[in-house]
Amino acid sequence: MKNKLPIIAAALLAGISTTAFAQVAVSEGWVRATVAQQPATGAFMRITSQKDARLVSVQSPIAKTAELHEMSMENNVMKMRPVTGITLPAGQAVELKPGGYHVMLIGLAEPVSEGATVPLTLLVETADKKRESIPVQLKARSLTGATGHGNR
Ligand SMILES: [Cu+2]
Repeated sequence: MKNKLPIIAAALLAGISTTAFAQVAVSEGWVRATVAQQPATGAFMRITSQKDARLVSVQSPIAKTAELHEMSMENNVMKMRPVTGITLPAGQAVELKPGGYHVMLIGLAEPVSEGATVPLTLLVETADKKRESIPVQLKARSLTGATGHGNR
């Protein structure tokens, strides 16, 4: 009986390593395509974490910096402000979308043309302070595709 334990442990470890990225699922991601000289743009997606976690930062090779922003109405004016993280409650889809939370890509190396693939790395921290990098590839869409119709 005793010698069965290591086998079970090994199986568990193997299971964990193959499903590491499955703990956080990202879907419906897109980046707003830009026009020439536009210095920044937004990235949007739906994130579902299996555990309580926080999206703490984002990086992209196409931008000097990437910030997490929140948009909200203040005195009838749409305001955008940086946030230190976005809470990802266990099993609950969190939407990053125009008018709400989004990733701001600032200092673009070149314009983001429609149809281009933009790589992002999301850094997620779980409640037990474990950090996980999640690479995602997002398609660039033009402003006219920003309403959420079609293309999903
Ligand atoms: Cu913003």
